[in-house]
Amino acid sequence: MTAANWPYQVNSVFNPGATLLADGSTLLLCRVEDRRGLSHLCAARSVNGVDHWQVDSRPTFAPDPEHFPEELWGIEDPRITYLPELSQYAIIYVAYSRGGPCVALALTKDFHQFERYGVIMQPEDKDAALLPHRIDGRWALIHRPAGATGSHIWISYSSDLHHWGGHKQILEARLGGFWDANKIGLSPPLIETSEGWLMIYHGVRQNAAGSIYRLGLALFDLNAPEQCLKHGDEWVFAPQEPYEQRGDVDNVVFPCGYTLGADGDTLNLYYGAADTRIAMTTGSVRAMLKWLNKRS
Ligand code: BMA
Repeated sequence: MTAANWPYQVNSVFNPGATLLADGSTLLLCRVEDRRGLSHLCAARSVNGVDHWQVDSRPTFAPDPEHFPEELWGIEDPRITYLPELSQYAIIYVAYSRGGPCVALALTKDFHQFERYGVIMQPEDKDAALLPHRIDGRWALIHRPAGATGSHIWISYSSDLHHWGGHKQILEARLGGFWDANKIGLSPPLIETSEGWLMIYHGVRQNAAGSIYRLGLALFDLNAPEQCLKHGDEWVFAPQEPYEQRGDVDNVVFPCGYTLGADGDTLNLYYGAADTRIAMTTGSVRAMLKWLNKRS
């Protein structure tokens, strides 16, 4: 999808969260940047998750800076996790505040009405998603605080989704010449597999021409998700097609959501391409686990 698919005038559509709805259709919650440069979220629905997208005629979830001043400069990059315990979808999104980006939470049953919990991680923090169920009685949030000497991936825990603690760094950006040196972040929510929580993360390589956003894999213990079991050295997905290499921000592939097929293996991964448009790629969870077993 591109801005041309939108029923109202926008600059760009990218970085969508994704989920399957109860009827088996796919919902994308897309980041939509308007022509002021500020983002809101808009839902697009498709029966097969590939084409014939029905886009809401107005913003589905818009910033509300009057009641939530942290949303002053828009809301971005949603990650959706269905929480069976609450029978609700959790949307973790970036609220772009005057103090920088921070992590915010809203719950919804239907993607029409939303209950905001407000900011749950103060600036600078982003690239966050909830695990779908409690671990040892506590909800777990993966997120990426910005550090002065590098940006790494962390986990935090909460018993009520409001108050967070038990903060631990779980994946450190590498150094030097690596494709993921200095700055990494969670991409879509973790994928629960029999071997552990599979993480697709982005690594940012800064070079003289700008930066390149590519994807890598890591695996975490199912019962203790702060424990990294495997971490692949090489990237697995990178900007390659013209629509990924050229746009408002060149050389970016940035997934915020996936859906899992009925076979429990085929992943539809939805991503922003060059901060301009929405693309999809498929993958196999089994193949990713196999790759990690060989390469880490
Ligand atoms: C990251 C996020 C994403 C964006 C990417 C590339 O820091 O802000 O929203 O897609 O940069 O510009």
